[in-house]
Amino acid sequence: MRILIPGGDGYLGWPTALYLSQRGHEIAVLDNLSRRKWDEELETSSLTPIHSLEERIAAWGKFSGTHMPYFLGDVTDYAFLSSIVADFRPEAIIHFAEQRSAPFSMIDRQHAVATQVNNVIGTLNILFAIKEYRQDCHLVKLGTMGEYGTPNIDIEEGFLEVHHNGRRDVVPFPKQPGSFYHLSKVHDSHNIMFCCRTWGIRATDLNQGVVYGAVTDETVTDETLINRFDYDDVFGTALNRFCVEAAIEHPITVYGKGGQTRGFIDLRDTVRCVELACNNPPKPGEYRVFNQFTEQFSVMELAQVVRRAAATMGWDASVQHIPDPRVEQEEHYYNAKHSKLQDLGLTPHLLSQSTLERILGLAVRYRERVDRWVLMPRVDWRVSRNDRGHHIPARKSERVEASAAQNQSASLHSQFFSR
Ligand code: NAD
Ligand code: USQ
Repeated sequence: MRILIPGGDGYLGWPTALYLSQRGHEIAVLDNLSRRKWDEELETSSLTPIHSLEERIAAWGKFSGTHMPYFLGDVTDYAFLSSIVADFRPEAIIHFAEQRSAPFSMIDRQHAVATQVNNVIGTLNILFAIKEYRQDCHLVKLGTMGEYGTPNIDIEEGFLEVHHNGRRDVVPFPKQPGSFYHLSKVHDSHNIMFCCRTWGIRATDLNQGVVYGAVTDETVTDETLINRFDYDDVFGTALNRFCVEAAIEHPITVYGKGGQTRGFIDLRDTVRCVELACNNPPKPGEYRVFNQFTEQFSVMELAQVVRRAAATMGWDASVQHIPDPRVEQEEHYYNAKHSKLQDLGLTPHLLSQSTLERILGLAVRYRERVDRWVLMPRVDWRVSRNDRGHHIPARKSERVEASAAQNQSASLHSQFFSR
């Protein structure tokens, strides 16, 4: 199958491109490298030393004997995007190319606007390019479990059967997202569903949970193919961050009570789920939703499993409850359905001691690259900076100066929450 992968330089897009290429699909990668620039703005970088996209593609070509074209550009640039769709003629587009951090979208007005413009316009452009140049192309779109929020009822897989005043209908499951980022995914979903209904486009919305892990069989074949692994407060996600924290003997940062429960998925299952979606396309005009996660955990449960795994490696990891910088329920009911991908053939990699040891091992291997300054949360949902404010609250350099001026023994925590 000919597959275009916007966002193919990212944490999920890169291993997906390699995995599908290895299985004989004709892959082209598209990326504007914005994620590498956002890292610079946030004064952080991947734990793993990632190579340039050009070097990665060349290394893959050398290893696999496969030519994988790549296009540097922005999906919000319609002239650029549509020319690629017209020339490459993809049978599927796997769309990863979005700003995907909830904290990034909550920094201030500019970051909220940038997130929603990037994500909503990018997805709209892809929908228009499909309509105009490749009507039969299957859009496989990365959504998020966070679209649903944390309702006090079971979460269905996309749709809810409703009986109201003696009548029945099946409607999209109610959305209660928790950040401007998560909201952008809701807007995307509505646009995609509308285009399927109106133009007969076929689309799969993959409402994915939090991904953990760093490697796939393909990314470990050569050092140049190494995948990105975020651990900072803005782009790092819970389990990955906890492993890095344990490996450098930093307290595991549980926000609030830690009862926040989410769906989680191993990176190796992400690439497999995307393959299953591509291999089993919906009918023209069909908009379908898969809940793409394999297990649910509370943040506190995750902290404890990481702590136990670290103990078997001889480290005494501690857990620290810090005030939750987000506005979210810290204890709540959570039961989300997730059977459709397993029905298509997914055999999940459930979170195991060996997986944890692998992530902890990676963290230890690159521990010299860890910057402790980007571990504690810098973005507070309740504090919205005005347009004259800092780009990113408390830049690292400013915090270093503040720290020098203050009593050196002041805890890190008080710096972050004394604003
Ligand atoms: P990432 O930031 O590592 O990768 C995204 C890639 O898209 C980057 O390489 C970036 O440069 C590129 N990009 C962003 N905007 C672009 C644009 N306008 N034009 C071209 N390229 C652009 O993120 P990721 O973790 O790989 O996530 C990929 C997708 O999966 C996102 O849509 C995200 O919302 C979704 N998702 C991720 C997770 C997770 O835990 N990582 C969980 C659920 C859903
Ligand atoms: N959390 C902590 N400590 C930390 C980091 C996070 O307690 O050090 C908590 C958060 O408060 C939250 C939960 O862990 O309750 C998950 O946070 P996260 O940062 O791991 O994930 P999230 O912000 O939800 O976003 C990530 C990806 C996003 C994707 C989403 C899937 O960045 O792209 O959409 O996971 S989901 O969570 O299902 O919405």
